[in-house]
Amino acid sequence: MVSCRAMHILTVYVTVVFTLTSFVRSHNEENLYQAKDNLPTMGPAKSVRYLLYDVNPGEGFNLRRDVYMRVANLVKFLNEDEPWILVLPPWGRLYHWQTTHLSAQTKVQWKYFFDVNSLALHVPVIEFEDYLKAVGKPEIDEVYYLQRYKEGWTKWEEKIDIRECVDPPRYQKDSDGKWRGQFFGYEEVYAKKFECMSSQAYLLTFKPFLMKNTTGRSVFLDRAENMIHGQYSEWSREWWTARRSMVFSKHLRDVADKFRQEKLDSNDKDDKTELEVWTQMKRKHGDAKGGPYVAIHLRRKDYLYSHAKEVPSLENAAKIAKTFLKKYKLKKLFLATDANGDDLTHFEKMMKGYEVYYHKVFYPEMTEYFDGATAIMDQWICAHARVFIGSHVSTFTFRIHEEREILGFDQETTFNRFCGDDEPKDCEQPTKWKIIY
Ligand SMILES: Nc1nc2c(ncn2[C@@H]2O[C@H](COP(=O)(O)OP(=O)(O)O)[C@@H](O)[C@H]2O)c(=O)[nH]1
Ligand SMILES: [Mg+2]
Repeated sequence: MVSCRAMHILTVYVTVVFTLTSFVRSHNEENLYQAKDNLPTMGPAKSVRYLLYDVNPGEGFNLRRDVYMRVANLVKFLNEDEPWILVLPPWGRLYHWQTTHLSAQTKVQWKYFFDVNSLALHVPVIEFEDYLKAVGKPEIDEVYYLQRYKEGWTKWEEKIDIRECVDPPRYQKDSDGKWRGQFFGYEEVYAKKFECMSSQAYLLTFKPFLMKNTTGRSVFLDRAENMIHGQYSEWSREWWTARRSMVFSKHLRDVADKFRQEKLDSNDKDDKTELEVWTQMKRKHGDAKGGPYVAIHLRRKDYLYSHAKEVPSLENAAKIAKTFLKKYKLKKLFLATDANGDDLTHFEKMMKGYEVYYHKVFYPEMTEYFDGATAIMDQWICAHARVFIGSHVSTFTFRIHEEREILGFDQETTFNRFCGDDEPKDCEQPTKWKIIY
């Protein structure tokens, strides 16, 4: 005899699997390079739970991508024992996204930036909109706001504790007893329970807490950047697996690929950078050749102040770029930057004798996209260059390094950075993180 509760659980499970599968399927059709029979399964027929998260509002796009890897791996480890689905936090209003004519840069779904089916080949994921549909009301059961320990810490030890909020939290209880907060700008969304949680812990430490100390069907971890990779950092297979699943969305890759072909004589066949489903893709260093251009990421804006010592003047950046162009016997330079228009013109003047390309001027169509999308296209084009020079400790640059590791470039062509004017000419170069399968 099947009990009423078991029936309910089964129904919920079947509904979720169906929603998830049809959702993933519709994306498969848009993203034809994906294997259609490689859909995620949900494991045993237990009632599925949802993990939601958000990040400190001040953090940029590329650190957020790193936080995604932590949460995705937490969900992966949870799924070894219970079925959990990761709810993708909508994108919006990032500090750097200042393009004024694009006021619609809120509640942006992940499918706009990433190939959601590729993410789903790592862990079960759904968009926030689909989560709302699946649960049928704008409700989240439990919110935990990760914070530091009030007393600070003297020695490293792993711990998490429910504590009083150290700073005034961005959540308030309304007269109905519902917790109101940011929730990605969805004003109707509320939480039933809210707690501040002091944490000094690796991502894996949250697993027993989520399984034993919470009962909510949906649990939201805010300020998830406080969760640390621990043993699942850059040197681990787990980190790289999560990273490899973060394939950019096809519609953005297509625009960038068109730019590569039309302006930079670059295409996957000649460059030896053809994509496969990430789970089947395994390249060796040196397999990729790259297009006939040098790409640079020249970070300006806030880095001019926060990393003044390591940011080169435009004069020096041009000088270094020319050294690479000569060494690799190339004529074309692709410039990815957040510099302003005057700087761009100035830089171009100094590059006389070479062809300088950047998306804003040479591909006006690209400016129709969100700032996050143009950033991705810039990263994609940098990832396919014969050789790349990046900016010191920029996560924008780091994500390009990783993309090139995935594509199989010789590390000599990837892990280069500009030195600041007062640094030695052979300043310390970026750590060569090696991809692990
Ligand atoms: N299109 C474009 N945007 C950039 C570039 N460099 C920085 N940005 C913008 O500035 C943001 C930088 O913030 P973040 O992603 O946190 O990287 P980080 O601050 O360099 O570590 C990016 O997300 C972009 O919106 C670039 O080369 N091209
Ligand atoms: Mg940043």
